[in-house]
Amino acid sequence: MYNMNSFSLEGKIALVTGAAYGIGFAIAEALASAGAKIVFNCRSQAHMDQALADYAAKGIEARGFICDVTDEEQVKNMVQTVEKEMGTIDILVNNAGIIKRIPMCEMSAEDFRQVVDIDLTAAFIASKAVIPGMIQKGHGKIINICSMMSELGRETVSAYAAAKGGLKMLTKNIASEYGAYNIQCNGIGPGYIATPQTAPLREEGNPFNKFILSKTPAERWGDPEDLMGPAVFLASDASNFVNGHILYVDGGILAYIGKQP
Ligand code: NAP
Ligand code: GCO
Repeated sequence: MYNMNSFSLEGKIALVTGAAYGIGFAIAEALASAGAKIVFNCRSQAHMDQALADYAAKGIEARGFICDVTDEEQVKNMVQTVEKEMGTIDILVNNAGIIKRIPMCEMSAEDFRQVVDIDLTAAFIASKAVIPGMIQKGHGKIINICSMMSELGRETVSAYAAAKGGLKMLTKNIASEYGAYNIQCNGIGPGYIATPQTAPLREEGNPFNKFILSKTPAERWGDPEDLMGPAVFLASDASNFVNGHILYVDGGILAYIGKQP
C-alpha cells in the first residue's frame, strides 16, 4: 500500500512570502494543515496584524515578518532569524507578487522594473537565501507561484508576463542546478483566482469576467482553496521526483480554445 504519510509536512518549516491574504494565505493554511510550521512576510503592518489574527482564528501559530521581498538584506535577515530561532527552512513558497495593468507603450520603465523586481528578482533573492540551509539539511522544496502569463500574453500585462515567464525558467534552472542536492523546485500556475489582485477584473459590468468564464472549461473563477492541495503535494515527499515542473491549476484554461460565442 502507498504510504500516505509522504504527504505529511510534520516537523517542516515553511516560509510563504506575501501570505497576509489571498493565494499565499491559502497555501500557508494548507501547509499548516499538513503539519508545517508557518512563517510569512508582507510589507504592511496593518496587513500583518490582520493576518496574524486570521491565522490564529484557524488555529495556526504563524510567525510574521515585515519584510520587502525585493530587499536582499531584509530577506537574508528574515531567513537567518528563522534558521536561528526555529530551524532550517524546509519549504519556500515564492508567492509575493504584484501586477500593473498598463498598455506597454504607456508604461514607465520604473513601473516595469518594479513588477519584475517583485515578481521575479525576489524569488531569486529568497531562493538564494534558503538554498544553503537546504543543502546542509540534505533536502528542500521551493515552489514558485507562476501564472497563465508564464505561457500566454494579453494586453496591458507586459511586465507581469515577462516576470512570470522568467519565473517559469528560474524554476527550471533552480531544479537543474540544485536537484543533485535533493532540492526540488517546481511552480504552481494558478488560473484566474478570486483574490484582491483580480478584484478589478471581477467588478460588475467588467466584460473580462464573462471572457474568463468563456475561456475556462470549469466555467468559474478559481478560489485560493483550489491551490491548497497542489501546494501540499509539491511541498511534500510525495513529489520528490517531480522537479522543474509547472503545475497549472487553471480549471483547464490552457487546454481550451474557448467557448464559441
Ligand atoms: P494579492 O491578493 O495582491 O496578494 C499579494 C501579497 O503579496 C500580499 O500579501 C502583499 O502584501 C504581498 N506583497 C506584494 N509585494 C510585496 C513585497 N514587495 N514584499 C513582500 N510582500 C509583498 O495577490 P494574489 O492574487 O494572492 O497573488 C499571489 C501570487 O499569485 C502573486 O505572485 C500573483 O502574481 C500570483 N497569481 C495570482 C493569480 C490570481 O488570479 N489571483 C493567478 C496567477 C498567479 P503587502 O502588500 O502587505 O506587502
Ligand atoms: C490579468 C490577471 C492575471 C492573473 C493571473 C492569471 O490581469 O490577466 O491579473 O494575470 O492574475 O496571473 O494566471
